[in-house]
Amino acid sequence: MKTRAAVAFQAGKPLEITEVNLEGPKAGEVMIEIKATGLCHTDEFTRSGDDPEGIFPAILGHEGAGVVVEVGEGVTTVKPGDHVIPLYTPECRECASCLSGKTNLCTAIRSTQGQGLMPDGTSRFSTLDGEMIHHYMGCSTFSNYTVLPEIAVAKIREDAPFDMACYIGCGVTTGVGAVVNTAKVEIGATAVVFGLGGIGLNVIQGLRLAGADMIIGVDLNNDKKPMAEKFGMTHFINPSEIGEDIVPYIVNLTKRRGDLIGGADYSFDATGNTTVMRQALECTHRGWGMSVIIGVAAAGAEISTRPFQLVTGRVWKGTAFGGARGRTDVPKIVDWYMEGKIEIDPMITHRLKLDEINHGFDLMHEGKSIRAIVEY
Ligand code: NAD
Ligand code: AHE
Ligand code: ZN
Repeated sequence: MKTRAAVAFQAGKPLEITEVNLEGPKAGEVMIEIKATGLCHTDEFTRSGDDPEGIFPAILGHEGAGVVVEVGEGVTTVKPGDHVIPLYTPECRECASCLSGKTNLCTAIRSTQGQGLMPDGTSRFSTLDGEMIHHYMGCSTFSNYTVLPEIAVAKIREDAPFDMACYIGCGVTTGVGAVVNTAKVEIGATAVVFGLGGIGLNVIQGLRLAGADMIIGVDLNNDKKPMAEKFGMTHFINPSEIGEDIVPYIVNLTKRRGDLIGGADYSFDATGNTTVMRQALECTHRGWGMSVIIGVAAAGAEISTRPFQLVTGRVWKGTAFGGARGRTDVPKIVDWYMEGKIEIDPMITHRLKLDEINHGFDLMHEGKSIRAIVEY
């Protein structure tokens, strides 16, 4: 069949909106009509050419929601008409990683997914001239119709609106999951969130959900403050306005109950900046502070700190997709939204048509959007 898609033909170039060929689902695969997709900073990271795994031409997009329209041979867990969220972190429930119970990083199809291919080593997408187009993060939600492996779709309730559910496909789950799955933040904790964009705001609301007392937000853009306050931020810091190094500033701010040392119980990097990652670790409390890296750093970037920071009890962790097991946890997060436990609506700041998708990346760069979504 033919479908409309935004294609990344070359790194650093705007996406081209065009018709492409899409083959139907093979055994163990499903075809999905995408109804809405968010634009995550990771899409921009790949579009820009910064992603070491970036392959072109490709159809980007990994934060979507839609409806199953066709299933391949042997598919049993979803059927046409089911509402689903594509999963860039699949859940096969059979690989050593899934069975370990220690990670959400299913390895069943990671190698072909990283090469922009379906598990059989081929692509379902091609140009009308017959040139192969790669899949992206196993999802390619910047196409109106896409094909995914069955293990990479989470079935969700039908009353969840697509324009909100799509954000659960990455940003919401990543931010909230970093708090509840990865850091396992406890009631009364102090926490710092670096970067108050589409991910950081969801870390903030995860901290509120977990019952954190002090939720410090850090961003260079003061315009991010009101929204972060709405989601539970109690203190805001713009590092360019405090006139001192941010690490001692936060350590002082977090001294509580006669504590002479200070430091946050938890910190989260949602910027992708490696200098910020170091600050995030070093502003946590000696003895028990935990810092979680969420941001994706530029190609070739490395992190550093004095080993003494870890010798003295701080823990440096990272998280992908908020530690969520896609098929198991994503439907629950959709329930949390539908039951009012978490909020999404105010974070969807811009709605675009597929033809306007490049404007969505402009809004991201200008710091004007939290989430721009494309509705098909
Ligand atoms: P975004 O562009 O919406 O937000 C980034 C925010 O960081 C902005 O508000 C910006 O002003 C702020 N910022 C940038 N540099 C800063 C600095 N030096 N100090 C303080 N604030 C700074 O991006 P997003 O969609 O929220 O994504 C954030 C990061 O998380 C990206 O690197 C993205 O690739 C990554 N990400 C990771 C995962 C994962 O599973 N680990 C999932 C989704 C996104
Ligand atoms: N390809 C990049 C790394 C990108 C990355 O870290 N991706 C995250 C999801 S970001 C979603 O917005 C992830 O899940 N990684 C785990 C995985 O297996 O890809 C690079 O640096 O090569
Ligand atoms: Zn993402």
